[in-house]
Amino acid sequence: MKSAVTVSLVEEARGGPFVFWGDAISALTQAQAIGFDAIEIFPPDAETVRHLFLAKPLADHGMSVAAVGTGAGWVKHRLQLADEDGLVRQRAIDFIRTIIDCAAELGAPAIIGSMQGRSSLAVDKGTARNYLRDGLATLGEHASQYGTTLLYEPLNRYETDQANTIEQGLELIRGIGNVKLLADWFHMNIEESDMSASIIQGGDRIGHIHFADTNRMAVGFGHLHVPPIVQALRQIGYNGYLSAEVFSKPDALTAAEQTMQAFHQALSE
Ligand code: LER
Ligand code: MN
Repeated sequence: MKSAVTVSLVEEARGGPFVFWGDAISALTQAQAIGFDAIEIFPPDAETVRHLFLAKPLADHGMSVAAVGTGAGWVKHRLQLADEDGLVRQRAIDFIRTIIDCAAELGAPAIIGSMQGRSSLAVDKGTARNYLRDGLATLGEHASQYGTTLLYEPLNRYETDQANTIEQGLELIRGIGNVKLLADWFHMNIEESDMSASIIQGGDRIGHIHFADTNRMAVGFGHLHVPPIVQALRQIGYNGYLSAEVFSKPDALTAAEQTMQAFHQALSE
């Protein structure tokens, strides 16, 4: 398994669960100094990502990009895949497509989290789910031309009613090619009855981990019992990233260093 840490470049997302903020190159440099394999980027748009890494290619840093988030489509533009308006759904798909394109240039998958949307007065649950499945099918297919997967993230009940658990996520992506699940330990702690069992159930459809403690702080700063979860990841042969999507608390450096310590401890058990 490999280590990663998040950086948000989206001002509107301030206060959200990201370790580094505002300056991707500075985040990259600090992450590398601490020993991370990669950074995960939450960008405002695809152009920002391109601009950043054209100027100073990642290879110069000896670092990778673990994944690229699409949440700015929701946070900045209020675009989501289950919107009642077909035009908005199309714009959501177009936005995510641009992120898939730029992520692929860095060899990274794109994440669909908050852009999945939810049901509303105008869109019942079944319809919302069908809209989302249509979007995932189109976008998974789009990513396949680059050999990257698309990551779909079940979120806790306060953020979506599409899929809250790994089991519901598996059901939602069933029959859709080139889409894997992102298992976020913060959401899992709220929704799963047994996190390890859910990971085993997810098996080879688990493509990425958001490595967070119960309170969404760095692993070790909450009360999650980590060893059985890592054991479950070993059992399914998971060799992807444990990526710290946690609050910058008490500050970015402390959160990143604690994450690295927890990563080493997790892998040594
Ligand atoms: C949101 O709670 C989350 O976990 C993000 O990864 C979704 O974009
Ligand atoms: Mn997450």
